[in-house]
Amino acid sequence: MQHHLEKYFRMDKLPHIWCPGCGHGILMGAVVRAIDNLKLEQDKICVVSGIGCSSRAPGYMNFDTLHTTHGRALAFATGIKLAKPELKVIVVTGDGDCAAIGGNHLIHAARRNIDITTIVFNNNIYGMTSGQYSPMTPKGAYATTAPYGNVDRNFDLCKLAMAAGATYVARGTAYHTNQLIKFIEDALNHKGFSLVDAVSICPTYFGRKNKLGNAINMLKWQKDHAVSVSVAEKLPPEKLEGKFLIGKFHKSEEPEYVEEYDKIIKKAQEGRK
Ligand SMILES: Cc1ncc(C[n+]2csc(CCOP(=O)(O)OP(=O)(O)O)c2C)c(N)n1
Ligand code: SF4
Repeated sequence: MQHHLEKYFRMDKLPHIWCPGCGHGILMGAVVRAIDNLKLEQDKICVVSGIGCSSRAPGYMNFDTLHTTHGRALAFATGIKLAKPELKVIVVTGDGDCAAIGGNHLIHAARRNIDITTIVFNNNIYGMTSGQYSPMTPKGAYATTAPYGNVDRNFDLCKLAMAAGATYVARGTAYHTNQLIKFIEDALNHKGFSLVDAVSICPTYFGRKNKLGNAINMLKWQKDHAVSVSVAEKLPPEKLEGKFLIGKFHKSEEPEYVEEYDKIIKKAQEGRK
């Protein structure tokens, strides 16, 4: 680890519990590098997670952190942001945590456009509980609970977030780390609900079940199958078969929830006078 980044980690909590080759460490590194590049004040940041391998990240990160209940990170984060609007609130969550049990919280946080940055460590599977399929497991892929192939269609998490009202949405991968750091920086700079779908790798469950090889092969798979949204626009549909899009998908300015809520508080207080 680069020496200047050590201050962002609870060094006494390392080594981490992630499997060798897990992509979550790369993604945690990207979050920290984005924070460092933006020179954000360390004690003005609160990192909140749910439960899962992904959600272990705040335990290693040297900020005010909250490891909450499965799927409820955004509910806790909403409370924190309302109570302490001066904080930069970052949610680190897994695809199961965010899109399955926490799916309802996700759509409503996006709808409210509350100023929270959500980074989804998306490894296409429930890693921590040994590889059950999640809403991000592609149709036909194998999982512990889909030994003959997953019959459910998977969400496009970015489209879901955009449709629900998120005002900054991007997707990056563990392989394209520098680009991912940039997206996280943009998301942190954005006022409103921002979501970065950070595609991870879980060699232990998703990789093994789907015969994708070791961690290096899985990262190479990301390199070969990710297509930038600007390139994709110029390609015929058949060239995009089996590929997935990365890039900045959406950015807009909308009233931010905490500010709108403050106006209501003021109105109510004036009404009482
Ligand atoms: C209410 C509740 N239901 C189920 C669980 C069990 N559980 C813990 S982590 C997890 C899945 C985590 O998957 P994901 O969010 O995709 O993160 P990953 O481990 O893959 O990083 C589940 C189902 C729990 N802790 N609490
Ligand atoms: S089970 Fe998968 S997601 Fe969890 S630590 Fe291991 S490789 Fe990472």
